[in-house]
Amino acid sequence: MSGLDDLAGIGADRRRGGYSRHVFDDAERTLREWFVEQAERRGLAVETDANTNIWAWWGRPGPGAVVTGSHLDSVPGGGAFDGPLGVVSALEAVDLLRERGFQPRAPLALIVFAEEEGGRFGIPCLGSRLMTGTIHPDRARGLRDADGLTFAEAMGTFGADPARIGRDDGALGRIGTFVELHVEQGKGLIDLDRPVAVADSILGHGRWRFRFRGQGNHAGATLIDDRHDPMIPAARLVLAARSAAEATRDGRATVGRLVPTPGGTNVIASSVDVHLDARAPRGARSLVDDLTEQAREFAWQEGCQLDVVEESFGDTVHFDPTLRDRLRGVLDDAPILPTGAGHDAGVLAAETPTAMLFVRNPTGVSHAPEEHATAEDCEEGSHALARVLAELAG
Ligand code: HGY
Ligand code: MN
Ligand code: MN
Ligand code: MN
Repeated sequence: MSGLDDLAGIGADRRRGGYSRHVFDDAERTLREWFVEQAERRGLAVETDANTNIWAWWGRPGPGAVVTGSHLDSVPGGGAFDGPLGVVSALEAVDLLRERGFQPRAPLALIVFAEEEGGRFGIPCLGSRLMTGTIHPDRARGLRDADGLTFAEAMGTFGADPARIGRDDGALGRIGTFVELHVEQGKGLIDLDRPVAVADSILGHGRWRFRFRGQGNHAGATLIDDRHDPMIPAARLVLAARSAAEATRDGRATVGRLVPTPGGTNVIASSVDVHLDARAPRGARSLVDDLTEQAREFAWQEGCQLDVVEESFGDTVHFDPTLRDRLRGVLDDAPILPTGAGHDAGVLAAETPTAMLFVRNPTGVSHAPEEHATAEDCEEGSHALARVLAELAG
């Protein structure tokens, strides 16, 4: 997969392993520039929309377009395929269609969405949520990264105007069908022994931040009875999250980020942020409501306070079954698979007929350096995407 080879090493994270590419950072800007160069080399007309998503048009932009793409940003220490495989496969599908002399009857566009992982500003699918108006522009402008820079300020350094962000009816009015190809983030295709699947649904998921506030103090001079240590309720919440997920059918709860302040080894923290990712078939709110009650009790028992912020939320998305089955028909009866991973396709599905293709990941691991797809299966994916685009835009 030559395109992925071009990206190898860009944003490699020497400390954490894997890749760290976050919206507007040097690595992500380099990837954006690479995509624009690749698109222009193919004679596609490139434009960056008000929400900093990049579009590349084959033919005149217009309504009823068949749009395909994914994202280039990553989680911290992420794999090489999550996001980029969908973008590279879209470029390769254009090449395959042109080799066959295909001429789209509908406008056809490639798209790269901004900040899909929420790795810098904490809200996943920020670019597609802004486009569809599922996050208020003021809220987005005020989101802060780990250095305290707001999204508005970061947009400014990127040369984009934060005053222009928000629901983009012009862009949405052009999309007739959206298809996202993505590396599978699980073992479904391993078990089915197939290279490509069509997505059935995306598990409902959300993100919450639990901030436990106590009393910072000296690790040696403070007796245990005199402590209000926020790390204690935080640790109990981490364990309670696992138990809550186990008690919920097909529930999942993860604390991948636990941030004590000030963060000294010989310092009792004054506050601890517990970042919870929770997912369940009927949305994660009921799972989290129960957890929040427990967290309040944990805080009270340690003489701490608790603030809870819900950072983003979505119920289970079921993809359009007619479109799903039409694509299965084009792809030799490819299997359908649910996914526990969120995607921009899950956001757009509320606005327009949307589908996803998955490419086998022989490790079943994602959001980690071990994430993988073989060159053969990547090829299968590009060919499958080309067939789907020909079916939809032909
Ligand atoms: O978090 C997710 O499921 C996606 O990778 N953004
Ligand atoms: Mn991801
Ligand atoms: Mn992804
Ligand atoms: Mn995505």
